[in-house]
Amino acid sequence: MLTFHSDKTSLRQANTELHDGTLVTPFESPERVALILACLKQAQLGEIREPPALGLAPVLAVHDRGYVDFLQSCWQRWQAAGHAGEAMANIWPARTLRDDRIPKSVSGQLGYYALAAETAITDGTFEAAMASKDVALAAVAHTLASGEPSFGLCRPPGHHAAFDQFGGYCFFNNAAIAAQYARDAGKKRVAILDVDFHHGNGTQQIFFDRDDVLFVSIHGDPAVTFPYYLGYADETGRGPGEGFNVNYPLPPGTDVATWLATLDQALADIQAFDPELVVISLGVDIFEGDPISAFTFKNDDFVTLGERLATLKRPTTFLLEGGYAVADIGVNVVNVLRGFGGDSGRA
Ligand code: OKP
Ligand code: ZN
Repeated sequence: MLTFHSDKTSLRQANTELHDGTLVTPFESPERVALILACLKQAQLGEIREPPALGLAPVLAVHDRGYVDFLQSCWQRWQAAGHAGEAMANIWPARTLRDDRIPKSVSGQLGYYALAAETAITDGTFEAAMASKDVALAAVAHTLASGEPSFGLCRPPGHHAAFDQFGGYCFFNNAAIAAQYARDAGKKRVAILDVDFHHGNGTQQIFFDRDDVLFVSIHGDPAVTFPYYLGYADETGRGPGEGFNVNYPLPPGTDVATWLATLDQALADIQAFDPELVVISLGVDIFEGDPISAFTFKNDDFVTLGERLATLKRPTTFLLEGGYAVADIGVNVVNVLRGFGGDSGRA
């Protein structure tokens, strides 16, 4: 399978993540991509290509202009304001405050445009997010042009990024940008299947009112799991989008047989939609050893996942989302892609 990768995704080198009340080295590290790349090469899974730089137009097709401008200028403004650490939100237009005025200061804007506090904006974050969406765009363009599957080694991930909010390690919603690109290229129906442990709240929000992009997600129950405030089964879409958003929340610790039975339902939803393209938001944080997640996949179960996805027999683009058990991240990704390709060998 053809992979798209850019060294520029490593330009985000954040030092701090707010985790358990302390500042830690972020789980979402550049090492993740390097390890997957090494495994892809070792497994001889196919050619690895650089994406072209496509600029902001495909980003602005799903994200707010003010939000994009904020991401582009945030680090410089934060530094100019004399702040010591990395740029992090610590106040929000929360339920009892106003959200109809955007503050002038970078600190106020951070809270306006952030949906969580753990994710810092740093030197190189915007550039890495640009490279990540270019990887996604090149991957989807390849699938559209050839009908063949492709893998976009996106980093930072995207599925928590909403129309005008970042957080959960995400800045640009790579899957949404890719799906919209396919719509603009003439594909009538695009399905996004999100198998990351965490609910893809951003992708859901971007397409919630629409019937042309189906969003289906299997994830940890938001009652007890990040992102907490979205991802319930009763979120089915709105207006013309009613029926085109499908959430399958599962309890932490869910066994693989139950997860796979849920996948079969998700695949039936997708087949009923008859999509011309399927985008897989591929989070491998469903692995049993993931440090911040709570599903129970073993290495070999990722092969099964790939095999089941292949039964859709649809043009498919895989885009990397989460996965933080770095020692296993390469094997787990390669196993999905191998399973999908029909080679049932385990990495
Ligand atoms: C991003 B993706 C650990 C708690 C969880 C954010 C999780 C973001 C996951 N500090 N905080 O969906 O893999
Ligand atoms: Zn995740």
